[in-house]
Amino acid sequence: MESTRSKLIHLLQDREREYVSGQVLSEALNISRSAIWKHMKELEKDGYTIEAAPRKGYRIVHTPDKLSANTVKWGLETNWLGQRLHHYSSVGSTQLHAHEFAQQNAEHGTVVLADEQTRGRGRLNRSWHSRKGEGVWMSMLLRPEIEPHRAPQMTLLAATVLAEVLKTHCGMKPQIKWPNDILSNGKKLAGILTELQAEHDQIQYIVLGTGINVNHEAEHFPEEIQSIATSVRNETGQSFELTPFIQALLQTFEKRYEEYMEHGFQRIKLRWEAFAYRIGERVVVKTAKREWRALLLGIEPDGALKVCDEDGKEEILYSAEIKWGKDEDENT
Ligand code: BT5
Repeated sequence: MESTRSKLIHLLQDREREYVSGQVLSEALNISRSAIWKHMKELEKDGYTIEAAPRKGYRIVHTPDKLSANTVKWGLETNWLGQRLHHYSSVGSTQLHAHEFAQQNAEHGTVVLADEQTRGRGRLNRSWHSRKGEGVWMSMLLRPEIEPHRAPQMTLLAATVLAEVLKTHCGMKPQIKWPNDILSNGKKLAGILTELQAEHDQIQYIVLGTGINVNHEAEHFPEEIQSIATSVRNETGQSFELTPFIQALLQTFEKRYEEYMEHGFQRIKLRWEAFAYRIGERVVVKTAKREWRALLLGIEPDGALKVCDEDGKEEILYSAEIKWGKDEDENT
């Protein structure tokens, strides 16, 4: 259900900067005029600038760039994704918060966002640099009714959504490096972390984390990743407001997720392939047993990576380390 505060924002925004009287607001929301005044003070804390004029009422003169649950939810055109949204200015990791919410039975589609993560994490206990206010550090709680072995498809689905939004919203030409990196000009722009809780062949929930570098300047990255990391701003020369960017991500994700639930992985596969990095090229593949030179052929109908060795023998990989080349960080 829409909170009183977001209803209030709707009412004010509907009038396009005209004043709305306290009386009208109080009748529409069925709360007292002093309660309206208290909500206005709260909105100001969220970064809104509100003008109050005697006998005229209130109007919004500035909507904040600053992230907050309200600014993201206002104008968010989704049915379920992000309608429950928790925003923090600083957390260790949004993944941990999302797991806690999941264990308290939070709903499918709950989203956790933070301005900054002090212990952002990647796969295999790697760390994820999450500088304050410059990127999207977000975890989504999903409760898909699919078998656990299909969970990796969620990573590929998320990757296509990120690529699609970076293309349409920011005018970029991103590429997806299997399984979870989004690249621009060979450098890492975003990463995805899919964590699964399953029991008895059933998924209890998935926490899907996305980290996207948006407004970083090159020197904002820690030295050890400066040569491999990039941001939307670095690539396009333009800064992007985080709120509309996050809204576009949530809206596109919801749409693609529903498509996936209804029609399966095939459409995602096609979209994924359209953004794929280095398909048709040679890489080195390393599994627990061996390491060999292989040609990247594409992905399978279920999302696994298809490669062939130098004798043309095909292999399907569900998890493997890919060594992409000597001028890149093998960890990415
Ligand atoms: C990933 O791991 O790429 C998954 C990153 C997921 C981050 C999100 S943010 C919201 C949510 N909350 C979390 O705590 N995590 C998720 P992996 O493929 O393991 O890549 C990690 C490697 O990327 C590191 O070892 C660095 O080399 C590099 N790296 C770290 N921070 C980076 C950044 N901001 N931009 C580009 N590369 C980075």
